[in-house]
Amino acid sequence: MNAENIKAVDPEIYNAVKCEEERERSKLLLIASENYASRAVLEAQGSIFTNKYAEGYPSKRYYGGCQFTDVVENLAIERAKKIFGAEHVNVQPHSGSQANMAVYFAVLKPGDTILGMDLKHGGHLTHGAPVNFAGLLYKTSFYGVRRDTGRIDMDEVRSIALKNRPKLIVVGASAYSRILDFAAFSEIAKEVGAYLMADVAHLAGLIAAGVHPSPVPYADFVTTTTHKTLRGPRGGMIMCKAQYAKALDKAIFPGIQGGPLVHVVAAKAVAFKEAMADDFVAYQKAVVANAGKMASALMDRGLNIVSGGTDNHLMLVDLSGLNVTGKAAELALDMAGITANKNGIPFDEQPVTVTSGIRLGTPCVTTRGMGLPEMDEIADIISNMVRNINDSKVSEAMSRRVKALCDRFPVYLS
Ligand code: DSN
Repeated sequence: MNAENIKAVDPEIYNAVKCEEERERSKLLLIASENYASRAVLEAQGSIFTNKYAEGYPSKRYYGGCQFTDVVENLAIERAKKIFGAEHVNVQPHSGSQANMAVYFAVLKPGDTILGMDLKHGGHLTHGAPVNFAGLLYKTSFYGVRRDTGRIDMDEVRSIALKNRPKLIVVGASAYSRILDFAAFSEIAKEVGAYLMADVAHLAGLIAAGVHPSPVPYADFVTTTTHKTLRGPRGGMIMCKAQYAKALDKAIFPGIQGGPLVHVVAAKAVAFKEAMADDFVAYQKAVVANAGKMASALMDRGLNIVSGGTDNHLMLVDLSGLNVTGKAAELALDMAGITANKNGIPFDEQPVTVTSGIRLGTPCVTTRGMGLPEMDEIADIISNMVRNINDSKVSEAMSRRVKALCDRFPVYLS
């Protein structure tokens, strides 16, 4: 892509940009939380709006010259409302973490109790991990998955909620491959008098396309990032019931953020427009079908998938039976040209820096146009790599197969 001005001003950064471009072209990206944003999204994100300060909200700004910023932000809001059927939308969060922080700040006081999914079972840092602001500011309680099924047990969630009486329940995950039952979470939240926040950062694209149930009818707040399955720019967004609109907007600005990143809001608007097109539904269906195929192809080759499969865009491979760590598998896959991340599996006995699993996702390879036969091929390559750690002959053969796939399914052609 054109980066001639960077080249002239800063050859070192130019070189890094070009190397990253080549990496994203020549590797198979299986990180479940990543995607390839379109050129239109990249252009909007690199647009002139990067220069603009716009603290406040449309028609209520603290700076002059916001007439075109208002066009951008209003379009982003209206498109998101339409896609998700939300009553109120805030498109200003710089990230998913800040989206979650704003919801907590809108309705909780420090010391209140939250109930979220345990990070070690697939939750997220901001759902209450002790090292995160959520764990530092709030009392935390956690639910996880059952050891025998690898799935969330709603009876267990209910009894934990009844015992801990949280003021807010979080449903959402970073490494859970099964359908989230938002209606059941909502019943529990009502029973214990808690707010319900759904963090659908991973699932937003699937939900937009109707491929995963939506939490919008059930949750008081729905937070998301815009760069994962939704395939937009790196950033966050919050949807909520109209009654919380004022408190939520205040929590984002002036509560935890200053000026919005207007160029990123513009790119969010472009991504939402893309998400309203017919081919977006076909894409999300293909993401899920590809994940299902990859999981079954890995299981056919004797690998263990947590919960025995996937309903969404990702899966967790449990390598403990092979005596291979997640860390070793991540390195081995990288040698073959596959980028994935080591990931703790539920009840993992390895430290978080080592782990017993890898998380695989299909959004990127599906954006490249790959389908079911390619998922079978990728599963075969992965199986060969994790069974032959440190065998250079195998990794050379596998990297040739990865290269052939990448050549057949190019990204960002010029
Ligand atoms: N870091 C993201 C992920 O990879 O799932 C979550 O924020």
